[in-house]
Amino acid sequence: MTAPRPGEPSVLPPADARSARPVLRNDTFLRALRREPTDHTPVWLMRQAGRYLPEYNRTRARAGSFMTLAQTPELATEVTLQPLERYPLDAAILFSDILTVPDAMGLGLSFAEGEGPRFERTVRDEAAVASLAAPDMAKLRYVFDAVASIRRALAGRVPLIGFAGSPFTLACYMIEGGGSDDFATVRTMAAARPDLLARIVEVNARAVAAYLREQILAGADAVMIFDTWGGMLSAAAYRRHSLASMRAVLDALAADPAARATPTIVFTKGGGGWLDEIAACGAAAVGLDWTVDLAQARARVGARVALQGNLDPLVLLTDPATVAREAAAVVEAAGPAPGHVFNLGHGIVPRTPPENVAVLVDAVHRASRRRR
Ligand code: 1CP
Repeated sequence: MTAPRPGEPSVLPPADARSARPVLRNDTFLRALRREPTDHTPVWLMRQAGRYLPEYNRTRARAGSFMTLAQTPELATEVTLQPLERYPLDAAILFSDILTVPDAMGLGLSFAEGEGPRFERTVRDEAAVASLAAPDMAKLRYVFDAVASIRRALAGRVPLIGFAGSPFTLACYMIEGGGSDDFATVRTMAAARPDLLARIVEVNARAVAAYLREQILAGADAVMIFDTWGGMLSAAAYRRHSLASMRAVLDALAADPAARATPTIVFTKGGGGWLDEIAACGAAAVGLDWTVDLAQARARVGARVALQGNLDPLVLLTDPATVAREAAAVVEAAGPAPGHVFNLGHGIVPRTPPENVAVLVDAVHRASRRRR
């Protein structure tokens, strides 16, 4: 079986056998994505469940490896909820990783202790590209089971965000075989063999659309596409390989009756210069990194999309007074128009003091309530 196309049967049990969607007690995040007025600015943080939390490190040690943590729905549920026990965050995000999809394509993913991800096999020559196929969604069943389990555990507290890597960002890891300082193999392929890169990205786009659809069917209230590496491309290569494939994913979801009502967020790190084009790609919201002037971004996109961001994550390494002041400045820059979701401009770094995250969430809630 190849990836189900939108409209095709799900790998999950029939909808009437799944738990009903509970009524949300806090839907501020979803309202902001729809650009409806809210009484405070909703806040969640990229990598909010992660190594800066001692309880995460304990659960990870118990699991033995990152992959076991991600592949065991009870453990994934436990770590997803950990930051919500500490802070009044307005959304939960599925604990998983973007690299589950290439792993399901048979590339052999592992995470070495203290190092980044590694694939046993790369996809860079004609033969490897020719044999690449979107995975059977049944191989990713553990992810959809985690979504359903987290939904049950949340019991309507806050919405749950599902996610995937962008087709291009997944291609970066598949081509290099892991992380990289400069993704030189990818960038030279973009110039010399754009046809090969396009083929990988096209397969990924089908996989990502099917993957997000299954997460929505399992109970995700919103879905986000992480395009961590699109910003390192030339403008032309970005349009061709990254933006167009994210649009294809969003188009597939929009054409699917089961998925079209679920709001979508796209985040291209380093994509500030292409904001107008990104805002027109069909997503409900655009994530911004910290280099972007949020007030100017709002002026440029008007009321077309919600904006998510964009505090520099390293501000969390300072002191409480600085964190509170810088958070209030982001709320101020977002302006009075509805449609702002507070976040960092990229993930929380592991050496972040957990106390500063408490200060941050409180400062966003207070500063935004004062502004209403
Ligand atoms: O050892 C550990 O415990 C692993 C650290 C870790 C964590 C906590 C990895 C390895 N992945 C995750 C979880 C994760 N990854 C989430 C969970 C939800 C959350 O709380 O936000 C999400 C959304 C991701 C997404 C992800 N993984 C991205 C896109 C977002 C981003 O940060 O740019 C990327 C690029 C990855 C790949 C990845 N996974 C892990 C690492 C260390 C990396 C980066 C590798 C690199 O390029 O150097």
